[in-house]
Amino acid sequence: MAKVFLGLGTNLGDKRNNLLTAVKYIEEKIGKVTSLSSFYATEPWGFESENQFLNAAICVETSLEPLNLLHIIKDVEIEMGRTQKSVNKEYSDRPIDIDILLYDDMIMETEELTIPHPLITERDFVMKPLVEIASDAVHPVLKKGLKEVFYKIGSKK
Ligand code: PH2
Ligand code: MG
Ligand code: MG
Repeated sequence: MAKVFLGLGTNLGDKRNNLLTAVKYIEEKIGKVTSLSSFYATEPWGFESENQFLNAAICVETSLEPLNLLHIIKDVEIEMGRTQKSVNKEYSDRPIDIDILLYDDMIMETEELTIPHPLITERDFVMKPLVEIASDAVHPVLKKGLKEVFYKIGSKK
């Protein structure tokens, strides 16, 4: 079983319910959810929107390989009403976004998927919930504890 950390984000509709629904789908289709962070209200990062986000992180134990996992995540996003990912690389409002943050201590870089998620350390909305549930995890590329990365580099917003 792989231990995987996923980042969840939503800024449309009933956001709390969207996060809980995503967790339910993840339990059904991906594996046992062993931790769920608090829900964090955050300002849109990297684009302009009047819709605040609700972000969270979870840990899930799964037997799915990374690319299979990614495809199932995409199915869940679509089932939950996600219509477009990004247009011209611009971010947009969405009912749910599920990102693979860490997959054991795997490092992979393909056109379809990069693990660890390349923007983890740039984003407080990812790091805050992640550090809450993965305080002992080590970033496999930086080879440093996540807590250390978060608190030493400091808040990037
Ligand atoms: N996701 C993005 C871009 N910007 N901002 C916040 N606050 N939360 C997100 O989940 C988020 C974002 C791209 O997926
Ligand atoms: Mg994302
Ligand atoms: Mg995504």
